[in-house]
Amino acid sequence: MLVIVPTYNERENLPVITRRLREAVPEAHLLIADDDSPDGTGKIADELAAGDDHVHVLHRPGGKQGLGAAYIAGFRWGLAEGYGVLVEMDADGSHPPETLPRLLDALARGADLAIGSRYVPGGEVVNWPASREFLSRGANVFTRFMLGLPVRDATAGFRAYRAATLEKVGLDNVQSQGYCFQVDLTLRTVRSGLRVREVPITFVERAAGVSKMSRGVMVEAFWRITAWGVTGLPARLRRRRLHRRMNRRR
Ligand SMILES: Nc1nc2c(ncn2[C@@H]2O[C@H](COP(=O)(O)OP(=O)(O)OP(=O)(O)O)[C@@H](O)[C@H]2O)c(=O)[nH]1
Ligand SMILES: [Mg+2]
Repeated sequence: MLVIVPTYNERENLPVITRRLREAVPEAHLLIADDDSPDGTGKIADELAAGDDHVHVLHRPGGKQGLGAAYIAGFRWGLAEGYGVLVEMDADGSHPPETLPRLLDALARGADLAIGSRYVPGGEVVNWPASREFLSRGANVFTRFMLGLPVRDATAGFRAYRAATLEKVGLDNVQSQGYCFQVDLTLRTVRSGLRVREVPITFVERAAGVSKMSRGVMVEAFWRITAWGVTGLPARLRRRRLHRRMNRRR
């Protein structure tokens, strides 16, 4: 199993999250995907990797290219190395590695994608200002409305994929850069007929460093999700009509 942690200016958080993951799930390998962070996170990553054969670093030159691009590069690295499970996790401590076994358990029980969800019963958000939670919940309501996904937390970034899931959905034409990358892959997984399970998690606001959430990231999400909703609408209406007809016959 490979846990991919994208980093951009996370020098304070990276050693902490690495230690927590290594303690919580000792068999997991860690891949740090760093976009040439100006604060020297890449050098810290190298130091962590030098002292631990379970820690690997992917240096991505060219500066900040977005979370989506970092994950795609990490997935490709992991698939080429032959890992059977690929996990996404933030560096800032928002995704508790101590709950990773629950995601892995969901895969073991047959899920193709397990999502650590804030918005299913038992899930929660700690230390977020009301405005930030409103934004996140709003994004999910909008996503459900536009795409009709059977998922409560489609923007969640703590998730475990089977390698076979990523191979089936394909990564070649993923263009999403910001957090709509998460929605993009959820949509591809559902449209491929694969099984998604949500597992409740407690999401904790970052204690150090700064958020990379920006207006640009939000605008990208809005447009992409709208476009996916519009192009997927005919198929959605067809499915709905079919369901109605079947229900009438019953
Ligand atoms: N490699 C890489 N990592 C990134 C990039 N943008 C964000 N990240 C990392 O992705 C993870 C999530 O980013 P955050 O800034 O915490 O974004 P967020 O969790 O959506 O927002 P907050 O809730 O405000 O923390 C962190 O580990 C970041 O360092 C990027 O462009 N490249
Ligand atoms: Mg965060």
